[in-house]
Order: sequence, then C-alpha cells, then structure tokens
Amino acid sequence: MKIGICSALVSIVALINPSTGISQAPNGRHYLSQPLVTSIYTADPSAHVFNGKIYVYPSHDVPTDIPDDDLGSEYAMRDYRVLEMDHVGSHVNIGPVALDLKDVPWASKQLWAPDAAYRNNTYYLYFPARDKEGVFRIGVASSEHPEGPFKAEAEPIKGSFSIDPAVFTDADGQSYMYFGGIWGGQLENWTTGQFKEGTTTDLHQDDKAAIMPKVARLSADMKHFAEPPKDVVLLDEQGKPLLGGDHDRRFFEASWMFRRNGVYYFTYSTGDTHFLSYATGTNPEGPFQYRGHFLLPVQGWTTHHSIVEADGKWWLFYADTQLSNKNHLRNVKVTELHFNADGSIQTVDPFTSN
Ligand code: FUB
Repeated sequence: MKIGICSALVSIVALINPSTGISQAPNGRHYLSQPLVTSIYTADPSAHVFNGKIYVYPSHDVPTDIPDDDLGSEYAMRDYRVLEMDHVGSHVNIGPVALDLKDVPWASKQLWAPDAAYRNNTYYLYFPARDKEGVFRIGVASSEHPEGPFKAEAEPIKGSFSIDPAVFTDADGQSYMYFGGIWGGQLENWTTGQFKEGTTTDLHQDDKAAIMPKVARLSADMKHFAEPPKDVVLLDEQGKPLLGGDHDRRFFEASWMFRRNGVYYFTYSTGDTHFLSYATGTNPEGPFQYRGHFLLPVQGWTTHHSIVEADGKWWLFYADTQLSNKNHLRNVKVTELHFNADGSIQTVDPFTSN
C-alpha cells in the first residue's frame, strides 16, 4: 500500500460534476460497472460461492482525518461486513458487523483485505491487522454462518506476517494461503525471516529478483500453517524471476488463486503501476509464469480483486473510487471475465467510451 506521491504512474482521479457532486469518469469515458453497494464504502472484494449464493468479503473503508502517507495509514478500517447476493445482478444485501477490531485480542488497528473459506462445517475469515507492536500479522476467525458473526482466535496465525491473505482449496481438499504486500504491507521487512524495520525494499534492488508473495499449506483445522511460508516464484518468459525494477509486472500485493481447466492462476496487483496481473502454473505452490495484465488501472490508487466462477461464468470483483474520488474510500464492483482458447485472460478496461 502506498499513495504514490513519488510513484512512476499517477493514479486516475475523476472529474466531479459541479451541479451534482457525483464522480464522472475522466476523459469523457464511462465506468464499465457500477458500485455493488452505495451506503457503505467497500474494497478488496474476496468473492466465494457458498450454498448457491455469492458472498463477498470486502474491506470496510471508513472516513478518517489521517492524511495519506506511504504506509497507507489512512486505511484505518475497524470492522468487516459481508455482502451477499443470489447471483450477479440481483439485490446485494449488506450483512451486520461480522467482526469488529475490538473483538480481536491481538490486533491494534487496520483491518485490511480479508478472505474466507469453508471447511469442517465452519466458515473461516482470514484477515490482516497490525498487532500491538504495529507489525502486520494474519488472523483467523470462525463462524457457523457465511455472513458471521465470526469469533477471532486469541493470537494471530503462528508464523504469519504481512497482509492480504487469500485462501484457495484445491480439488484434493488441501487448502493454501497466499499472502504478502510490499511497502505499507511490510513484506520487505521479513527478508531475513525476522521483522526488521527499515529493510531495503525492491525499489533499491532493481536488477535483483523481486520480493515474491508467500504461500503456505494450511492445517486441517484451517487455523495454522502446516509448513513454513515459502516464495510464490513468479518467472518471466525466459524462466527467470521477475526483477525488482520491473514495476509493470512484479508482485506488490493482493494475491488471489483459482484453478481453471487444470491450470493454476496466481493473480495479483502491481501496486504503484496499478495493474492486476496474472501468472500460471501446474502446481498450486508454483512456480508461475507471468502471462499479462487482465485489469487496466482503475480510478484510485489501489487495485485489488477476486475471481470466481458462478452460474457458469467467470466474474472479476474489483474496486475503484467512483463514489468518493478519495483513495481510501472505495467501492466494490463486478464484471464478467473472459478467457481465450489458450487460457489467457482477456484484458478488462474499467472504462468504456460509450
Ligand atoms: O485495503 C487496504 C489495502 O489496500 C489492502 O490490504 C491492499 O491490498 C490495498 O487494496
């Protein structure tokens, strides 16, 4: 997370119609999709099909006076609420508070991008937050219901760090957690295996391998890592790791995983260049070969997503800042995702010309 005051590409901001105060897409274009809900701000949508319905687990953005900074301090979220719909296009119900910061014993602030999973007749909510020392950890909470309320474990997942957990369960029943985020997400502080303040980031290692996202198999109770986290290795077309200086392609944050036609798709945000990108492989723990961008920059600094199959179609849930034109007050959206015959993903432009 970073606001990009110094970033290579400036994020897209909207024009405001002076008579209505409503955002208009820049350059005379139009938004591809409209916000799923407008009464609360939502971001980082992790969508799942449970019991034939679509549940979206987003961050719940809130207004704050904290100024934008390079650590994303203005993303001061304090609770989660779950969205639920019968199918894409139907009414979206906003659930009650599913988990509140005050009920997470180990956390101090910043409930960032969550995900959810179902196993053992239980729904699990995975979430990052800063602990009492200000270090991002990943917690788990459980519920009998997909919309919560969720009860948090007393401690974060042992061995967890950084942000943006995404949990994928393979056809054999094994679940994996993908996670990590550089800059405000602190991933670069963990290169020695211990948290080290001020560690050099990939910004200073442009000709070396980029800092990679992490993956760990989950235990059967879904509350522990069954192995130490390891790198999700992202390779270029020559089979070499993507480089730190390759900001158009290297991992920044917002991991997601899905499987289609036996191919594993690892998808993520490039952060300061504002793309959603993907890489494919034959093993859920990688390595993955870089394939391209599938979402062009949205309005706002962050870009984060999930991809899910529902009713025979593939859907991309994403977010922009249409409702507020403020980086930290986002709104989730959905659009259909299309694949080519070779499995490549057709690039989505979040704006249209008509
Ligand atoms: O919503 C807070 C953070 O912004 C998320 O954890 C990142 O992925 C980015 O979307």
